[in-house]
Amino acid sequence: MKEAGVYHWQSEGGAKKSSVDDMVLLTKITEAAITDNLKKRLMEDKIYTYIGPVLVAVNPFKQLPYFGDKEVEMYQGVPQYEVPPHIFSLADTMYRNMLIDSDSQCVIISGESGAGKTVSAKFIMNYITKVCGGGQKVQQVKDIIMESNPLLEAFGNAKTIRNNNSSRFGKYVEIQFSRGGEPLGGKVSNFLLEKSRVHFLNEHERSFHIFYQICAGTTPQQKEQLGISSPEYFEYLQQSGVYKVDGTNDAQEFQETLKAMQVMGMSDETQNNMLKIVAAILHMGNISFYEENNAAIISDPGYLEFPAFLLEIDPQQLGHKLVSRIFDSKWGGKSERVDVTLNTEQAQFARDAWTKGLYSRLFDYIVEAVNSAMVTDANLISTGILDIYGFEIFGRNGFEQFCINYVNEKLQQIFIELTLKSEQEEYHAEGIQWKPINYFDNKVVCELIEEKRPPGIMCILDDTCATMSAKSEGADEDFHRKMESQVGSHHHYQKFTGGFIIKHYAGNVSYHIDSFCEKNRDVLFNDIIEVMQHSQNAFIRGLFPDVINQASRGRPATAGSKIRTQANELVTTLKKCVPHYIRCIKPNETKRPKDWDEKMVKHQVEYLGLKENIRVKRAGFAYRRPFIKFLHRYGILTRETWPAWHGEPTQGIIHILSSVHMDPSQYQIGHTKVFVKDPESLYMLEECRERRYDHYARIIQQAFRKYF
Ligand code: AD9
Ligand code: MG
Repeated sequence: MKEAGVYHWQSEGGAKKSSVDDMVLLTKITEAAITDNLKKRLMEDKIYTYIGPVLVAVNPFKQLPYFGDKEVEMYQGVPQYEVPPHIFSLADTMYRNMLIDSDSQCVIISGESGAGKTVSAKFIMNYITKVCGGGQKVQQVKDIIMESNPLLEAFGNAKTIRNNNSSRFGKYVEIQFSRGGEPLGGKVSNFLLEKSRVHFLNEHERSFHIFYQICAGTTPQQKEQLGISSPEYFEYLQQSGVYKVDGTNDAQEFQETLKAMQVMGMSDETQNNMLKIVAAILHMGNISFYEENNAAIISDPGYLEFPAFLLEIDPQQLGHKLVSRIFDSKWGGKSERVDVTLNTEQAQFARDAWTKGLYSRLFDYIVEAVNSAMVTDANLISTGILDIYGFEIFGRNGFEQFCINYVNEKLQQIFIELTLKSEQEEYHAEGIQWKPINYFDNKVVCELIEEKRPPGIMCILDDTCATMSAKSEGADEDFHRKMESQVGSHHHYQKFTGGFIIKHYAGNVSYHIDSFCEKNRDVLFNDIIEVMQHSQNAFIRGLFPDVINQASRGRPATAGSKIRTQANELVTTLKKCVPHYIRCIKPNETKRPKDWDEKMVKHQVEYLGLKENIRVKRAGFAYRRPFIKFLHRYGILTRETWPAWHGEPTQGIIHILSSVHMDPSQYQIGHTKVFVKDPESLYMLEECRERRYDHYARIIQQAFRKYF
């Protein structure tokens, strides 16, 4: 076995110990030492480093040569410490643990925007699909899992200032296996798509990739059919003026998107319908208004024709519903429907709500299609891969960043609970001698956002939306005022004119209050739904199954409450699995290889709690087992404990450990479990056990030969 932690990729003449593979081995545990270790490693193209079982991954911003079939081979079934740190090793551990223990596993990938989460998730899927069983049906499941990536990315990723391929939705992909380890199915759960990107772009950013892909990759015939020309022609894309992304070929990626659709089993007709919707959205964005006597008028009704043609709806209906809306009013006990004209601002709002609604329903359809392509009803074990949008701070942050950062806050909470808190709680419960390690528990920030009693920010927001029309003047200001009176004194909250600051685990973020209520309410007006339900196209009608019924008009769930429910369901799902962690680190904002921004990395090391993680791991115990299980496994090591130990369990355990000369500083005996400090001591026990087995096997063989 190799010495733990000092394996080098290229053993340059005996390998100088320039950096450590596992930061538990650092001589000094300071943020500076951790940052320095990561830097040294990145400069040698080593992007992976461990903290015990946690994998830290630094984004190299360049392709590295160690992700091929050779490495897949090299990491299969090999213990973590015998090979250089690698994401394949973590994937392998997950897969094997699942098979050995029949327990579902999950990997939680966290880190800020552009840190490498999505790339890591793909490496894991790639590794697992390569090493698990074969067969035609199985191959189909593998293809669907792998091809779901380009498809979901085309519709759910976009260029932001922080990442050229930024995930604008979160996803949890479960691969379901038979007990024998063959993938039989899978499931994708998605979280809140940032749909406002359809109609609003920040400077230097793009909309979802698919919009540029259809402009660049469609055939001349398709272009004519969809009325597609260059992206500059479309107002929705033109507003940021960015059309190209370095290193991305939209035309080529469009072909991949089409291929992925095919793998999902989408027919040519379905694919065509999907493209028609994407094109119709762009065309609708070109409809503009002017105002006369407080009423919006469509600037050029000619612009209604093409989107109506693509959506197979009546252009006049489309025009009518953009500038007016039916309100239900009650007068003297009688209910009446009144057609009210909208002003230009409201008309633009209706147009954008329409395109946003269409796009998000199309996105949900795609996720559903991926799921039905690989659905299985067998009750199976699984490995889950969580890849969400990373923590982000922009120049101007709105409701979307608030939701994204809230989900990140929840994930940090799981990490803290499962790696720092529960570990220390167990030592305490077992009466193990232990010097507690302080860390920042972000539970307070989660509570500030999601608590019901006393109400946190999301409750206050829902409350505001319930009591007044979100689009009505002053709704956001009312929300602002309510927050001040209800959470104004919270340590992690601070008000400023026009917004508020939350002190998140990863930094302070200023949120602008503007549109919070409207985005939280997230309703698609019934009139619009009705128009879509009258489309001549069955696929489009299918995206609007809503039942519009006066009697059943309850209050629809708000965007905030949906993400809160999803986040808490996710936490419950993750807690049922054996967790693994990848902490991604972004070394710079320039996206250039080997560019090291010391301050930026140190900040991430700090807020990810890597120092505390190392301290807990180092002072802690790598291995723990209930007394009986330990005796059962290692009883074979001594005559007195084999085949059974009849005395006091702790005496038996001490007897075994002293028989292998384990240093007493290496273990502690708790109330119900024995704790062994480092993995090396554990390997030593395992080796002794194997030798014993071999020894007995030889004796039995000899006896066998002698008598038969
Ligand atoms: V976001 O929260 O979705 O905005 P991610 O997902 O954390 O973000 P992503 O995985 O998309 O970041 O990585 C950003 C870019 O960094 C990729 O497009 C690659 O160009 C680059 N990257 C990340 N990891 C690697 C890697 N292991 N090898 C090479 C990488 N390039
Ligand atoms: Mg991503």
